[in-house]
Amino acid sequence: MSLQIKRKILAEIKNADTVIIARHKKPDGDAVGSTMGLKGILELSFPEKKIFIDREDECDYTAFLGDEGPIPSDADYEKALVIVLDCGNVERVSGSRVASGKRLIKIDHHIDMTPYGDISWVEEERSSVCEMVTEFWHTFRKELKIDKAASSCLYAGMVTDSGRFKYPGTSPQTLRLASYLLEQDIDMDLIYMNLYIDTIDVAKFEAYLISKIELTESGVAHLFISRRLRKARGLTLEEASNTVGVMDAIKGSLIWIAFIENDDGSVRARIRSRFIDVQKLAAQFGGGGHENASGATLKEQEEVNILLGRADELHAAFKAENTELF
Ligand SMILES: [Mn+2]
Repeated sequence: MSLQIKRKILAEIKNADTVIIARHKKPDGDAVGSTMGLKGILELSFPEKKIFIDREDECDYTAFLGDEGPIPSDADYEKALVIVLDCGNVERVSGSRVASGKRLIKIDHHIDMTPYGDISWVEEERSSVCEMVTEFWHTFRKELKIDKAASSCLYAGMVTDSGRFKYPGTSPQTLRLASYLLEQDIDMDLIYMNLYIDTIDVAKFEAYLISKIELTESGVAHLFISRRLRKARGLTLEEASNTVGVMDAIKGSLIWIAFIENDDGSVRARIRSRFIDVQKLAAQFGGGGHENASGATLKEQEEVNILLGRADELHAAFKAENTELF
């Protein structure tokens, strides 16, 4: 099934003189890694084609992967094949022109709530889109080339989206595909150093946050990071958001949530879990994501308490039914 789709995608690529690749707004390691990795593969394999990454924003911690190249012009779009990676819905694409190309392809691993594109390759159980792009290359490895730079991008995205091969989406195939990238002689030290080293300010801020973690009655760990606190510590929204990880190893807490106040007063909830599906919880607040990693933007403070209350109920019910885990 997926081989057929992959064949169709390769045929579309071969047919196009210009390929424009795009991804979701506020891109993460998977979004940047997959777009840059695919760009690298296509440039190496089809040197006569023009390959672009369209985008309206970038990601700080993946800057070490290199330059993303020029933004395509409107004229470039006219005959372009557009491939959107790691983005569930068109509204979330970083780049407002993606629908103006000649053909549109979606490659994604988010729940397919709003299908789009002339061809859609969506596999929700995949740990990352980088994994899918790697598989695409490997399937057609007699025709498609890869190098160390493209492999590094794909590996970086695989590592970040799978929580260093820890999240449930990690499959035997994930590790097989990662091994093919390692064969390209990538520099793991360099990748891990850039992805997982914090500034001293962030490290101290995390220590402070750990001292502020609160638990609901059933043990849902949570933190609230106000605008004021974020600014006082000189943190970007991205840095503040990443602190959700400080709560990921607390005994008895199977759900943990960081609430980060945005500049406009709305609140971003980053919800993480073990065993418990929090995607539906996020969807109740207009958000989404994956079973164990979801998010939602809350318009007012009151919604913070409502979300926490529902998370607590979910958590309490799971614990009552699964006493053997504790
Ligand atoms: Mn992803």
